Amino acid sequence: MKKRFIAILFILLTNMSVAIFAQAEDIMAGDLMLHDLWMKATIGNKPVTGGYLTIHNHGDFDDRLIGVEAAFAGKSEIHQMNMVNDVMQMRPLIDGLALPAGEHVMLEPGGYHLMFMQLKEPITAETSYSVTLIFDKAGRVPVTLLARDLKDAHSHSH
Ligand SMILES: [Cu+2]
Repeated sequence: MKKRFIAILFILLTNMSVAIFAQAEDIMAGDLMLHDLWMKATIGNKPVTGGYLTIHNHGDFDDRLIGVEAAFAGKSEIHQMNMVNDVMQMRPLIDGLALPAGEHVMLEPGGYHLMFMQLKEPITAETSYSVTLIFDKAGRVPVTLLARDLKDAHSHSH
């Protein structure tokens, strides 16, 4: 009898921890699933940093990431990074980032990224920062980005 109770309790706890883990790792916003949200910790007084995530559009309709807001930055934009004549160049995506139905889009170092400029405070590793992502259809989605040191971030990159 007692053994059975312990077994049931164990199953409950296991399911619970899975649920909590999933919540911390992934965010559902309508048909969009957001994973691997993080940003680079800053070094010294560097006033800019990048934020990254993977967006999976599980829906039947295209969506678009059209904006990003962060209280810790004076200016936040969605950027694209390209090699132009062997020089890395960044430019803001004025019309946002397309999120085609059924596909996933990665924002990662060297590619698309969230760009936080005019930082009002240093971005410290192991600290979570609140950011609002703005989607054309899914609307405003509050998320947190966990800051990581660049060397850790590098080993994590895909
Ligand atoms: Cu940028």
